[in-house]
Amino acid sequence: MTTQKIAGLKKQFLEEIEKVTTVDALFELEKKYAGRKSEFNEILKNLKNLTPSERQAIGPLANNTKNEIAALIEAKRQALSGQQNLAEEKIDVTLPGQKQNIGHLNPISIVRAEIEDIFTGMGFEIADGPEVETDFYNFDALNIPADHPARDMQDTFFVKGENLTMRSQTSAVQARYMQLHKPPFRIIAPGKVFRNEATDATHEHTFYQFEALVVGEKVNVGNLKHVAEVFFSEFFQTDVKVRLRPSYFPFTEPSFEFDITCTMCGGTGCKGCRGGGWLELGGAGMVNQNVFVAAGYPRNKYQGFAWGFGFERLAMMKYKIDDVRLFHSGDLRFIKQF
Ligand code: FA5
Repeated sequence: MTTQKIAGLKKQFLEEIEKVTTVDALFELEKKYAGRKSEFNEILKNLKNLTPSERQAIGPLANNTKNEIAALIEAKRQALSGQQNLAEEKIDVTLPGQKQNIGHLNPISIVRAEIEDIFTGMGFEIADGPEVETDFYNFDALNIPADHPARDMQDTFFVKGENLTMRSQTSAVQARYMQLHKPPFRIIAPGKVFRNEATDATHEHTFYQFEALVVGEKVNVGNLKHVAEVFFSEFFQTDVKVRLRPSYFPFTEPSFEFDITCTMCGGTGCKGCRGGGWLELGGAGMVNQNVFVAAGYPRNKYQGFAWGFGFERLAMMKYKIDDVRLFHSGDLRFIKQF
C-alpha cells in the first residue's frame, strides 16, 4: 500500500517538475514533495510505526525516492539559474544607444589649425616658446631695456621674486628661435599671451597671438604685405587687401599698424567696420637690427619682417562673434555652434 503511494508520489513529482519554469515555482514544488509538512515526510515519519519486515521493504525505497527527488530539484535549480543568468546577460542590439557627450573644438583651436595649415602650405615652420618667459626674451632681446618706457606699452603680469613674466606677446619667441637658427627662415609662432588689463568686448587678459617672422638677406616690406594678403585672402576665402600705417614698436623699424579690408563689405564701408572699410588687426614691421644683434647675428647682414595678430580678432570676424570674452567662458552653448 505504502509502496504504491511512494511510486504514485514520485510519478506525480516527475510530471510536475517537468512543468516548472521558474525558481519560485521550483521552491513551491520542493515544499510540496520534500518539505517538513509534505506527504512524503509523513511517510518517512510513520516508518517507525511499521513492523520490522514492512520497514525493511519500505525504508530503503522511501529513502532512495527522497534522495532522488532532492537530486532532481537541485539539478533543476541549477538549470533554471543558468537560464536566468542568460536572460539577464542578453544584449538587445536593437535598443537605441546611449548618447555620449563628446568634446568640441573651441573656435580658437579651429582658427589655429587653419592658420597653421595655410602657413605650412607656404613653407613656414611652426615655432614655440614658454608661456612663462624671462624678462630677457619678453623685453631685453626685443630692444626694450630695463627702465625703458616701452616696458609699459603692454600691461605685463610679473612673476613675484623672479625675473619672469607671463609673456605679453608672442614676439618673445623671436630671439629664442633666432639664437638656435641661422637665416634664411620663415616661421609662425602661435600661442597664448597674458596682459594685466580690464576686460571688455574686445579685450581679454588671456588671449592668443600669432607671430610671423621671415628673415633673409633681401626681405622687404613688399614681402610682408604680399604674404599677409595671400594669407588673409585664403583665410577669409575672399580678396583681402592690407594697409600699413606708421606706428611704433621697439623691436621693429619701421613699424606699422596693420589693417585689412573689411571682410563683411569688402572695403566699401558697413556697420562692422563703422563705415571705414578697414579693420585694425595687429602690429608689424621690419625687424630692428638691435634684435638681430641680441640674437647673435651680425648687424646689417640680414633683414626681416615680423607681425603679431590676435587670434580672437580673426575668429570674431570669421564667425561674427561680438564679444571676445565668450571664447574662454566655458559655455557649451557657445562652443557647440562651431
Ligand atoms: C604686439 O603685441 C606686438 N608684439 C605685435 C608685433 C609683432 C609688432 C611683431 C611688430 C612686430 P599689440 O600690443 O598691438 O602688439 O597686439 C597685437 C594684437 O594682439 C592686437 O592688434 C590685437 O589683435 C591683439 N590684442 C592685443 N591686446 C589684446 C587683448 N587684450 N585682447 C585680445 N586681443 C588683443
